[in-house]
Amino acid sequence: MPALARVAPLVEPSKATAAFAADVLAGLQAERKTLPAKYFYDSAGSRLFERISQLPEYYPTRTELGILREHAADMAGRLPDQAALVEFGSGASTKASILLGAAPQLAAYIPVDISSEVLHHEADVLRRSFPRLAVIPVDADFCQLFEVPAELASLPRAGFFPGSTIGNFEPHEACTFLRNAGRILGRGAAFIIGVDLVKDRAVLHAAYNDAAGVTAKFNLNLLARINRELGANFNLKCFEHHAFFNRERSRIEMHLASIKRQKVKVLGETIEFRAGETIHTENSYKYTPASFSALARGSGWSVQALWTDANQYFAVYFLVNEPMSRAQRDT
Ligand code: AVJ
Repeated sequence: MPALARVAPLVEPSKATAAFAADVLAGLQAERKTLPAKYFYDSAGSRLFERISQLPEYYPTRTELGILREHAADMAGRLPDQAALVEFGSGASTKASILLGAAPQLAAYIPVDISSEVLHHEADVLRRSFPRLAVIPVDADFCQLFEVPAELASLPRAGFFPGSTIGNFEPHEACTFLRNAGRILGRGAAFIIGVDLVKDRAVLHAAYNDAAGVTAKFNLNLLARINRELGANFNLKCFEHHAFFNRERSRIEMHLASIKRQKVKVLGETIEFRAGETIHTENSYKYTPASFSALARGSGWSVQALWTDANQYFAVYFLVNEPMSRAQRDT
């Protein structure tokens, strides 16, 4: 390699920033403007989500925690001895701790996440709480195929995917994710997954339009992040948080609506907005037990058990990886 080629440019944008820039431009230059929901979670966004999860109107986090606490022993009793629990997109491992506390037969916990600082810090915390458990974080995008650490490759595996994050995927993406998880976890593996339920429109609406305006701040932070990291000039006062339940598609949609006709500069490009035009920033799909079971079945998993709360606001599913028999496939 010629020596010159190895000299880094003065300002070398990281790979992550380059991907963010490309996704933002593509989304804002599309006919219907969109931005990927995964970019909500910079450090300001993660703190805002933490606040959302404590809001009185935002039932998912507290309801799922209640279900996990109440049924941890039942869930744990279905997991094999000496298994490795693989958590997809772990973040803070509060929910995993509940399960791990009830499942002393597990040999290892493998949190998989891209934000490696939090990942390694949380791993240390868990090692102190569970000294006999091997805690081996994997730095990876959990939507891609990743390798289970070699020293754990011989253990049976179980998956854990709480938080209804699967609701942020389009149904076909959720199917691809579940199929990938099946390949990573192996035949016969278990998968414990938290999914938000379809419910009364007013309850859903309030959860994404909280009175304190934290969800609006969370949504607008995406524009603030684009300003900070990509040098854009969005005026946050000129965009409004919109969230509503789209019953036909069984999803909450979040948008940022331009309150007037305006132009914004992003990475040297001019983005024009009509008055009222929106950027679609998130879908949060809601499933019934029947619609989620069908999705799971079509992705190589069958529902062995499910737990819900007294209001039936949220469901935790215990799936088993078993490819359909020919008879099932043909009907
Ligand atoms: C983290 C995906 C569960 O869809 O409810 C919260 C994100 N968006 N308020 C959800 C979110 C707006 C949240 N999940």
